[in-house]
Amino acid sequence: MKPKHDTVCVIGLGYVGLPMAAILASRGFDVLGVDVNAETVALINQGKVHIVEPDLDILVNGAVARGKLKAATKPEPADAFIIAVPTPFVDDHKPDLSYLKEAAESVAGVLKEGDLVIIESTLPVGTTEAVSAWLAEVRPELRFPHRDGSEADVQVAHSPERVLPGRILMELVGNDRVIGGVSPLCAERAVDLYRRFVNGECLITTARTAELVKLAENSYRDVNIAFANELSRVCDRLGLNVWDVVALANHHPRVDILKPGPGVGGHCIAVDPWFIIDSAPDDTPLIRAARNVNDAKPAHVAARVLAAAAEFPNPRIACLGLSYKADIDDLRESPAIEIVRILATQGKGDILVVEPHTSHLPECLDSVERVAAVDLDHALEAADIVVLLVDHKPFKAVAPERLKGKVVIDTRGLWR
Ligand code: SAJ
Repeated sequence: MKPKHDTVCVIGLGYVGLPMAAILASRGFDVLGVDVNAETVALINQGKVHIVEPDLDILVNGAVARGKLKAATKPEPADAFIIAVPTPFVDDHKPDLSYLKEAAESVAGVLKEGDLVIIESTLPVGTTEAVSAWLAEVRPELRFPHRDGSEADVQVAHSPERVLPGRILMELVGNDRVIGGVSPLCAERAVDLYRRFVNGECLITTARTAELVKLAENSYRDVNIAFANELSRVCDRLGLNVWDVVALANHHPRVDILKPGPGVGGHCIAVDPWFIIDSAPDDTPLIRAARNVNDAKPAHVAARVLAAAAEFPNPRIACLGLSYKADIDDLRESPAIEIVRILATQGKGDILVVEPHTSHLPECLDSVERVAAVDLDHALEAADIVVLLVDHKPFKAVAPERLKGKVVIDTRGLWR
């Protein structure tokens, strides 16, 4: 008889785990959300959320009120465990699997025969099998699939999250899922669970293939953005408008150049390509070059702003936007922050930062005297130079007259 998986424990209540927990609860599962941060746990148990994502607050509030979603700092026995913890890199771009190992070890303690463990975090190739081995070390009396295949007592699979911040709830349900098992039975059990709330297709493969598929998706995007960013540097050098060049080239039926910008931010596209490079360093010159091109873009933008600022005795520079992309509050790896940081440490004058989605400056800018958080009207009124760093909706609405007489550096092509 197939196991039922009616109770689910979601480990990691961040941008992926919390929406996942709330959706499962709304579909009738009994869900325990687990996070190491006691404040996050307390907030969720009050029916509140700690991240900005459309409709998430309503979903969490309802699930908690109906008793379908609870949060705790430690896992409890359940039928299925979904792990969605960060897998960042350490200084030399090596994957840091310490949060994953900690999560796996905490789950291991409560596992029983028939359970299913799924990892949604992005993983270097081979990590799902490693998780199976970590679990086996803690529970030598149980059989695990990296060693016992279809005879295993606990099934282990990888189903990488593919959701876009700002559209997470919709995409969690609607997107196709790649589901890789350590054994075919593991994949089959994971598909049984996902089919209960996913409307997209569930595509079955091995854990190792699923791992590389996710890394390939984000590297593909990084390489293509790098091409656009390189083109924008060429245009700056030649005095051409990159937005015109891209728009006209994209009229070709087989060309689709992405958008240049101030750099690539977020916790995925700027990170995941390094996991491929780390597994095959001699075979990834293109992926590595793309990373370097995108990482160099903030310094290039800052150099343009500093050159413009040199023309003023005491320049007032408005920097519009800090998040890593439009209409979200997420500041992780944001190129906009790096640009403001360079302007603040290498330039002169005052820097007026406008970020409509956060009420205060991030720590790295907070203590810099020349940097102040202000509202959009104030910044536009006072500025000699306006640097558009994020294409947030309120910035799109700025009337062209308000920019008249100012030096405008529009890194997103919002006002072209
Ligand atoms: N960017 C550009 N030009 C573009 C597109 C994006 O400069 O044409 C920049 C953005 O401004 C941002 C960065 O790239 O700084 C990344 O933004 P994004 O919207 O491309 O991606 P993320 O990081 O928000 O989400 C990605 C998604 N992956 C893909 O689209 C292949 C998402 O589906 C993944 O779930 C997510 O990474 C993840 O968690 O891996």
